[in-house]
Amino acid sequence: MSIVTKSIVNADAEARYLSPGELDRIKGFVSSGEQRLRIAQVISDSRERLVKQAGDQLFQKRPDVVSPGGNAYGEEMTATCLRDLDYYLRLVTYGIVAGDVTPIEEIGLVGVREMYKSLGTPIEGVAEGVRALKNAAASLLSGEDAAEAGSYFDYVIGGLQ
Ligand SMILES: CCC1=C(C)/C(=C/C2=NC(=C\c3[nH]c(/C=C4\NC(=O)[C@H](C)[C@H]4CC)c(C)c3CCC(=O)O)/C(CCC(=O)O)=C2C)NC1=O
Repeated sequence: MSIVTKSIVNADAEARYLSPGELDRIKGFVSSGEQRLRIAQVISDSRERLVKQAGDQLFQKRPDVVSPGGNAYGEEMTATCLRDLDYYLRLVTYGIVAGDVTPIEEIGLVGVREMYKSLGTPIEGVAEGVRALKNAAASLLSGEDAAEAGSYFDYVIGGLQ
């Protein structure tokens, strides 16, 4: 839910007008809107390249995951690993557009530790991959836009610890 919808739901539950604080937060959301949409567009347009770059960087740092016995060993498993990176990149764009990490949390982080444990996937490897995505995305963005996007990547990385 965006801050707009959330504020309206909260205010209406108490049959009141939006408070000055709520209007202020909505103002911040609206005035950062152009920047957030621009960032989401750059990332969406470059998703294939970003995922490939991040995968290359991850497998260079963690050759064990794509070596025999590694969780992402073999063409199919490597593709599934890259798909997971693409999932997290997509969720980051949701967060950026919403100006809110809730979609990232709900779609991609609830129960994730248990899930990767049961799959035998090293979660710190996934976190490393998302860090590589963050760096790859930053290289396409201005400093200010990279900082804005970075906080959403950091949220994912933090959730994968
Ligand atoms: C949008 C929310 C969402 C997420 C996050 C998600 C993750 C997810 N990753 C999976 C598998 C997997 N995930 C990986 C990923 C990796 N292995 C490594 O060693 C690397 C460190 C890493 C890549 C960075 C691999 C290799 C599998 C397949 C494991 C297996 O089948 O044994 C699976 C099991 C089912 C499947 O294969 O599709 C799920 C559900 N699914 C979702 O719907």
